[in-house]
Amino acid sequence: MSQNKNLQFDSKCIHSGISEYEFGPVVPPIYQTSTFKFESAEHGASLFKGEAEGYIYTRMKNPTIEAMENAVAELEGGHKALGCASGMAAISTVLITLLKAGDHVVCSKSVYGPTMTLIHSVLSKFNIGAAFVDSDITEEIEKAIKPNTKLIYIETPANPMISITDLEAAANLAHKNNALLVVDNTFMSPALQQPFKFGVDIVLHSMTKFLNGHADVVAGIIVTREEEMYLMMRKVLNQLGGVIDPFNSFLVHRGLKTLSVRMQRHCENAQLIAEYLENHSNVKWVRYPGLKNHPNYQVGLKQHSGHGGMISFELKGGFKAGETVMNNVKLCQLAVSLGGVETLIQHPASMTHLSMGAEARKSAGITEGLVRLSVGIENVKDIIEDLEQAFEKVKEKETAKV
Ligand code: LCS
Repeated sequence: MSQNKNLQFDSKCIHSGISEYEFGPVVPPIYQTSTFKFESAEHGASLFKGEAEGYIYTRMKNPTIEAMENAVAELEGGHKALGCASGMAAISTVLITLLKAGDHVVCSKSVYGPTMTLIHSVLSKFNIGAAFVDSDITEEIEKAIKPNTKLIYIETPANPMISITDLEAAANLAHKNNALLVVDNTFMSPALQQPFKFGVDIVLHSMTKFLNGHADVVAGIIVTREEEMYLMMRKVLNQLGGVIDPFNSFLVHRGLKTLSVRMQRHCENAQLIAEYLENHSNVKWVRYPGLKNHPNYQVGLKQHSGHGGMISFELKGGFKAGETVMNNVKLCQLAVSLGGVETLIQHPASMTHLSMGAEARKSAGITEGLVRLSVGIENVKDIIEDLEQAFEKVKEKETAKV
């Protein structure tokens, strides 16, 4: 790992996590095996005791998975990482490791629907309380902290409101109150935002999104900043069992090599599309970190180096108009998930954020008419042309009504 330390980020994307393997391959081989042979009974016993270095069983450790984990840890500027079967496996492992009955969590109001449901409806069964706050207003986090708050959980920019939380302020608040700050960095990726630089304790991702980048893997990762936390997480992950498999690790590691160039193009395209939407007569409002009217535009400039590929907007005709657009796009695909090379469009209130319930959505500002766009890396002219012809259909429908 250390020989990459002085490389620029885009070079690190290509070289991180790569070690020497038999026959000299330039990419890590796929060790598609569930288990590893011991040299002797004594060797097996010493591996289990932790006295010898090596591999035992893929749920515990596997060279292909380890290579990808090392790469992500290095890109995030963390210590070590743990590959998980999905983003939700990463999130549940972190929460179960760090919380116990009687504890309390402060969480952003705008988070991926199942994350909120997990904290609200599953952790509550184990007597773990939670408060959901507008974390983009630091004082709101502070107001929600109780003596038993052990963890602050934040997405920034958040799914789907694209709200931005001040990481440094949130980390200071957490530490002042003996709590830990966990950040879901899925929307930015380490190419644009490295939360450890702002004092965050644990970074996690749905690698299903930008890290893999090709919409062909479901995976997650937890990155820790020190060994003790890593060992604690590893133990629980091994017991819960939500580990990534070698083939998906290989695919993610392959995706990481183009992370920097992909993110650059996502940012360029999304900026142009956000500006196009902002100036469109059909559009009621647009949320994108690169628009100066974003309420936390200045906070964004402080903590991320590009504005990302995610945009939320609402059309003047509300849900009906949004539905017409979603049913008429041709290049943009109507699908959930995000962060891939292809542009995706979806409706949070009936899809990704349905499980939160209407009240929680309203409180988080997720209107029934909100449409979310994951801007891909196609030629931006084609994406805008596609949106424009779908907007025309809204106008045609309105004219037909008159
Ligand atoms: N964190 C964020 C910010 C997400 O957007 C998602 C999934 C997850 C965690 C969970 O990751 P997974 O288990 O799916 O790998 N977000 C999705 C979305 O917005 N549409 O479909 C999935």
